[in-house]
Amino acid sequence: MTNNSSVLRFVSEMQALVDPDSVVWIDGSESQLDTLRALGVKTGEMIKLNEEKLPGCYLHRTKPNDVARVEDRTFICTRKEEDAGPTNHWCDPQEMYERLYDIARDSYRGRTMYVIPFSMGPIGSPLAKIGIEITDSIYVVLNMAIMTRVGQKVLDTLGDSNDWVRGFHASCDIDPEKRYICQFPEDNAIISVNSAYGGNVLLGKKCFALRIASFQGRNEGWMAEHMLILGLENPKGEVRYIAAAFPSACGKTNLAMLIPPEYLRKKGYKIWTVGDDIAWMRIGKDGRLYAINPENGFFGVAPGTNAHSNFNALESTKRNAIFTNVALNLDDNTVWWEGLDENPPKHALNWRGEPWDYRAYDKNDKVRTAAAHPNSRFTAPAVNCPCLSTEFETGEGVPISAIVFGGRRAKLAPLVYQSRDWVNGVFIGSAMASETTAAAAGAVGVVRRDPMAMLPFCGYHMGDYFRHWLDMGERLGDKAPKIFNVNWFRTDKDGNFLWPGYGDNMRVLNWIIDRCEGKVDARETAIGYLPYPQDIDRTDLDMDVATLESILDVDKAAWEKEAAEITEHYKKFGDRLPAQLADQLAGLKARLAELD
Ligand code: GTP
Ligand code: SPV
Ligand code: MN
Repeated sequence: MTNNSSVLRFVSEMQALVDPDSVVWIDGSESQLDTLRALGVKTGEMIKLNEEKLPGCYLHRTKPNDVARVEDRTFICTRKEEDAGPTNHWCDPQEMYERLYDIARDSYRGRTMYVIPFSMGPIGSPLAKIGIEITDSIYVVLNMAIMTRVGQKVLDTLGDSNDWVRGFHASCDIDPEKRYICQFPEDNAIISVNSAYGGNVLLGKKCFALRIASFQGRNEGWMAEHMLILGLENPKGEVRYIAAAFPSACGKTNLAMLIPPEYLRKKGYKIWTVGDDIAWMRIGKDGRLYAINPENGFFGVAPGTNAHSNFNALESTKRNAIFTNVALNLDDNTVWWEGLDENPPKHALNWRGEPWDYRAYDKNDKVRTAAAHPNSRFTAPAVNCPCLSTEFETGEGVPISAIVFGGRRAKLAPLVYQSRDWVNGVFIGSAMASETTAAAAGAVGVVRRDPMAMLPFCGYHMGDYFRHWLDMGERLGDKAPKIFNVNWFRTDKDGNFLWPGYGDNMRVLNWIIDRCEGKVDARETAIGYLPYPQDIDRTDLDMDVATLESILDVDKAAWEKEAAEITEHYKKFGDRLPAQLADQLAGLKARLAELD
């Protein structure tokens, strides 16, 4: 399929290492993918679902020990330890290559080696980048064929260039003790062993499009971010683009596809989805910041997705989708998950493939009693999305008006506020915190600092990453997007969400765009600009102004505690913390001290 000598050398070296029975190059044709789907069903890797109700859809179950990203087994292997920084696990590259090759050696015996040429970004787009993933998993091949552009066309575009990312995955024994997800940013290389789950093995996604690409972006003057990209169309037909970084399972897919409340729809407001997880952003010829979504599909959280919360995501899963770790409804061979509807199936297998009794469900022990794993996912082609932006395929990128940070904070962070300027916005992003979710292995619901939602995904020293953000701001000057922070997750004393969220988040997006266009005033506070309560439109909303005011507050004592925690957080970065950010923290403390 190619004469590219660097590609051929990589494939033959890996072949010699893992010793497969055969080698199959993925050409991207439907006929080849169909053959693999049939083979996956035969081997039991994939379960074919009801062809009438879910045409072209499959279910896959992973091992119960392999259901999420594994941050404590994820490494950034730079030659110098300090270059990986205090927030990444580090290992010497030579030592890690040897360890991983020992684990993977001869592990493809009796198996097929698949070679997947893939493009992140529309093939041939000046913003796109190419990778080759080698894998022994049909699940990986079929998912990569949804999440990225794969096949012959990618190799044709690559030609004889050596500018591509080497991805190597080996399922091995799915042994959690020998599981490693390793990035070698200086070599453009990724190796993943002993997992077969989503973000650990679809190497185009977090490993390449964030960890490797963030490193490339710093060196080449662009940004790779954990951000959705949406277009907000107003009644005049003007579209403004917003990029938003929220940590895993904190609402990116939902916001990217939101359906505005009815009164706004009637006026002509609409949301267009460009991306739901990753943004690559460059400064365009006109000096503004332009973003593309490097992916070609959505790897979305299934639980909680329903026709009301996210109609467009649900629609996207109705054909040619792959479901991972959801429940199988035995009555009609379809899928189910918590929050899909109010009718749990009477005859079903849970995500582990065991008979499931809906009466035993205990929301305090979801992993054991839920039908679907809390981090169960759908892989859906972007073309299925009813609100996919017309800009999705062009590869030119969309101009970003606003950057939004956010997370899960039961207390403290108000519904929305605007940073004082770019540098202050970088400070807000660098200090972001959120409660942990099921998207990564480990405890759930613990508040941790997750700067720019990139803590698990930054491929280099985070102090340098903050510096890169500041540098980008300097280059953008007065054309820089405005920076905001949102929090949909404030709760009352009983733990109920105070803000309705989902489609109603449109009310906040409208305020954000109005701020960008200088159409609405705001109240200056110690933390930034907050909306006047009357400027958040409450039409048709069952919420009194007092409740809204309660989530638009700045509590002096709580923010002083926050500032103290940020001080601790910042200590990690040592002398690589940009002085401007230390100044920002001092400024916040000074403004808080002035409050009564
Ligand atoms: P990753 O794919 O892991 O990066 O996640 P994501 O950021 O795309 O999160 P997603 O949109 O899939 O949402 C994760 C969970 O948050 C789901 O259970 C949603 O139902 C819930 N969620 C999303 N938006 C809102 C909101 O506005 N309010 C509330 N209360 N919950 C929300
Ligand atoms: C995330 O965890 O942020 C995801 C899912 O988007 S995964 O691809 O597993 O990283
Ligand atoms: Mn994500």
